[in-house]
Amino acid sequence: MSDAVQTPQTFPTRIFSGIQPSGGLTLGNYLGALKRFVEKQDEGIETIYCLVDMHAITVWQDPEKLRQQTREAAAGFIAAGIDPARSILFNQSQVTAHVELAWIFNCIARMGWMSRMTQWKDKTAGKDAEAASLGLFAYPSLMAADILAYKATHVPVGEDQKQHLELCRDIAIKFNNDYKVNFFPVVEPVIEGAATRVMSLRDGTKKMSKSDPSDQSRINLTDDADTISKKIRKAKTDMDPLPDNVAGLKDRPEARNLVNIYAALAGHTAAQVVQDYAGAQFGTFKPALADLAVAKLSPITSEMSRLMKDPAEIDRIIGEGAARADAIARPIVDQVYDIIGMIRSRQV
Ligand code: AQP
Repeated sequence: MSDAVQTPQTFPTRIFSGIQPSGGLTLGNYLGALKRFVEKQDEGIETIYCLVDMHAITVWQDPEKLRQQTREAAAGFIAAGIDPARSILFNQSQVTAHVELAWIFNCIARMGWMSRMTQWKDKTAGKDAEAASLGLFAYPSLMAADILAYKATHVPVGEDQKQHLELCRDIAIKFNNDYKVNFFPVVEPVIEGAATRVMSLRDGTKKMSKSDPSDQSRINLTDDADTISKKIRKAKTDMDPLPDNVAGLKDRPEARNLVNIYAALAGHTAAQVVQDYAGAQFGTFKPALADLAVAKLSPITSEMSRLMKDPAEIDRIIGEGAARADAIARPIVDQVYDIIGMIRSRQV
């Protein structure tokens, strides 16, 4: 057993999460992830948040757009309440520990584990899977590395990432077992709130996604008040009035989605929302939801556009975050090299 082994080991609470700058941030990213990132920071927990640009390139990204989207995502985090002095905020490619550990995890994880991932299946459905990038297949291994390079214990995510976090747990357990160490924590997903799965405004059975070809399917954090209102008013719904209890939303995916969005934005439960709007038609509910969405999102949108006027300052903030992230991850990954038997004799 290596000198690096610390057994038994307890792991201090540390939160890590990330968002891909593969497009503009959506209401789904905000309610499922970002809003809760801020809450965790404000609870005083150590929080590390990453713009996962290496994940973004698992599908084609135009280089100039990727740079722009990464800055925009950083601006979105700060505008939503992430304080770079209290949280570590950075882009993944500036901390090489992530990809180094990901390669090691590629050798721990099994092909069968990866091929069972529903995100892999969804993203290749109806397409030629043979033509998908190897990076897209190995995506969950890099995600495990993102988390475990910091020995993070808790990961706030939307519902769609639950399976990837189970795989992260499997990788940590297999690594610990293979090398007879208690080195990596077995992470806990944190999936909380009224909108852990925000659905498309055009199809209540599909996740709201930044890469959906239809802009009408999502609310972008860069949308102005008028656009937000129009998208909500045009959102697909059924003809029935709202029920007076949540059970009445069963088999009404679009109605349930709008109620959940209202609840998450207002900080209420879905049950409270249906009680307040029992019997209301969408002609009444949608304008109320639009007003609420504009009231909650407009301050973020305007702060984002103010921050985007100074890209050099954004680059400075994420560069500083990357240096702080590296100071945590580097020694952890160096210990991993030691555990797995790599010689590290180069003088720096
Ligand atoms: N619709 C959603 N509802 C709730 N949470 C969501 N998240 C994403 N969409 C929703 C959460 O946001 C975090 C970051 O996600 P991501 O950008 O890394 O990847 P994703 O889940 O694949 O998001 P998109 O928007 O669908 O991106 P593309 O289109 O590029 O694949 C995660 O915590 C996720 O759960």
